[in-house]
Amino acid sequence: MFAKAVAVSLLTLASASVFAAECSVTVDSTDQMSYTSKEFTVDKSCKEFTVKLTHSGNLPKNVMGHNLVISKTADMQAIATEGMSQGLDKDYLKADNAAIIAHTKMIGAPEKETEVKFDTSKLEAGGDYSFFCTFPGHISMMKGKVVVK
Ligand SMILES: [Cu+2]
Repeated sequence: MFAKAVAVSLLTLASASVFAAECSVTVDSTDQMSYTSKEFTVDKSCKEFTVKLTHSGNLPKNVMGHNLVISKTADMQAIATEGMSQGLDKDYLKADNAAIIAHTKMIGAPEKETEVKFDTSKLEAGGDYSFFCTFPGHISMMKGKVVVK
């Protein structure tokens, strides 16, 4: 029992040091068509950055699916509009659009989480970037700011 507790705390320490520079963020999404974050920061001192998307709701992907896409704010509406015609089996995303900087897959209950890792060299410090969901209609509520420093 004691040995197990030590192993667990060592693991916790190890993961804490990996994320010391905060090279990751977790954004939750809900059955209320929302993300729980309005903004997150990507620190360019991280070579790679991981965005973890969780879905805390009970509705399936075809009803309340969510993904998380990052692009320049100027490109987001066009990406979402183009995605709408791609259908659920393509996660409502034309994934080869070069304007997409990073994207997760689309998830819904019973799936709980997904993540995407991307190279921070794709982002310019001080640039105007956003994250959003491309499920049809969701971008009106499901969007936020990506601050790059
Ligand atoms: Cu959504």
